[in-house]
Amino acid sequence: MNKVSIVIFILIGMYSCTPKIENVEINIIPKPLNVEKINESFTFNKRTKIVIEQGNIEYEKVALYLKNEIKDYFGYDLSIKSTNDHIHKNAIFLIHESDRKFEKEEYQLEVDTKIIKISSSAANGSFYGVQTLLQLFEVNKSEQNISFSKTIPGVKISDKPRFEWRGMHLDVCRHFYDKEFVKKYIDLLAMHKMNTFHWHLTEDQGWRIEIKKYSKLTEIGSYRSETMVDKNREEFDGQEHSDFYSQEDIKEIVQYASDRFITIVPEIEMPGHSLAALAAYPEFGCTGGPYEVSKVWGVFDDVYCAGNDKTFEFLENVLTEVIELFPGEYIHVGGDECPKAEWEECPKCQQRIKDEHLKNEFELQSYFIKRIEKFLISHNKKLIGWDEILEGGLAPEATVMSWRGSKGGIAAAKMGHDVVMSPNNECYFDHYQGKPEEEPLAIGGYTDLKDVYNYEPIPAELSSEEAKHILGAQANVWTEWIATEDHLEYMVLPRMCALSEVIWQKPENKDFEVFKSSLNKHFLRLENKGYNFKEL
Ligand code: TNX
Repeated sequence: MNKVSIVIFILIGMYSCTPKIENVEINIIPKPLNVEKINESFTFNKRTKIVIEQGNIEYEKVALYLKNEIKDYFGYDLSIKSTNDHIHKNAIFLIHESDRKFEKEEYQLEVDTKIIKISSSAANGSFYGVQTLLQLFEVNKSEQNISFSKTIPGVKISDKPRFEWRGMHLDVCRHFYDKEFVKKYIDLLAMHKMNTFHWHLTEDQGWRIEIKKYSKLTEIGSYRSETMVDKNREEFDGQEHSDFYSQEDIKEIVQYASDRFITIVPEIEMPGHSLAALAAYPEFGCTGGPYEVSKVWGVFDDVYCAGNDKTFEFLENVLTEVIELFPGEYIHVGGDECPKAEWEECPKCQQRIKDEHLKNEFELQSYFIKRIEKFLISHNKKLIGWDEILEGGLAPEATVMSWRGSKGGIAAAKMGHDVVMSPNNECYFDHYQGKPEEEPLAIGGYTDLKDVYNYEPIPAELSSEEAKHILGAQANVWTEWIATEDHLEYMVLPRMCALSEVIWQKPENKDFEVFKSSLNKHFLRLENKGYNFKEL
């Protein structure tokens, strides 16, 4: 073979080994609104730059995130240029468009041979553009290695979310999940373009947030001596369960979430599901106790006393510290599953009913929530609660989280209140996602991937005006039967991927089969980041 033939031979070999870029499939989750492929491609190398406008701190956050992700993919330490100068090639521009009208979270992503442009009018849009870009790198697995292609296809993508509330909840009370895991969970939200993390911080079985004024809340309330491990409440694990987040931990997590354009909605439960707080401060219950942090799951008669002004003083002091820690506009106050048995017997609660001219204990619950709402509003916060807060009369400006199906949400929207949809049949990720005999023990229910994917948050019963009150949807992860990180990820993935498409994509563009086939590549991305998931 002469030299020329050898060169030709090598070139042919190289050409046939590299996948043709026009054949590379684009499978982004959640699927963007419009994707147009162009016959070009961009190749990353260690000299590729990230360019942002000078002095824009918010876009700098996005640039830093992108830089770290690229480092994870390829080990390149890309430089960030903060400049208004023109760079013509090998750069990713995060463009802040102040003239062109992009909607709040909208972005446009253009990839050609020379440059990548992500345009938006706010940094969160830019962040979602980055998430899309990161899913353009073709991912493959050979033997045990997952690798990403440095060449990405030319595209023009324009995209924006359907809903403004795109949430995931996490119960850290039934089982505690530490700071590092909470960050890993937040990373999942970011990857799926969600913007709200509902952090369920207090429960019958544990109080998990440090409150400086009431140190017993965590000294006593975060500790339980053991935990039930079978559904008949006959067996216990004999192990202490106790942990909580310090205020420093909380600040760190709030910042971590904010760097990913995620708002945290903390939940401080009241008037029910509060045994852990009562174990620490029995004087705020109707009977005065003694109470014990619960070792079993369920709904308990011991609740905060609604007739005692000291209870409200206590809760307002707690909320004052919570408000300081969480900059978002919403505080979740629970409101669900509050039995009225003790209020019926309690002289103080009965006196309150008389003094306030209330009809019954349901109106007393409504009085409770309204009083707390007044306090929150006076501190520039909005109250959100589970749909039980409708019973006995909804607080004037409350937002309702509909969990017992969609009924509560529909009623609230018809009354002109904002609503977040989180119906148990479609959005409870503690439910079984497959045949119970083939799955780990779960609370019950059945919500498989398709049930989540096909969920439509806007109920047919609402007019288009009323439908404007549906802010979005969220899935809840209650952890009675979920005790480990691996198990938790398994319950969440890939149902959360399906939810992300529900809240991002238009219903007419959804296609379960296309989504499922995109999941194969998506699983490699999740595996690369160390997540566990249920395979298809
Ligand atoms: C109901 S959803 C509850 C939780 C449980 C969950 C189990 C809601 C507002 N309350 O306390 O953990 O069911 O699925």
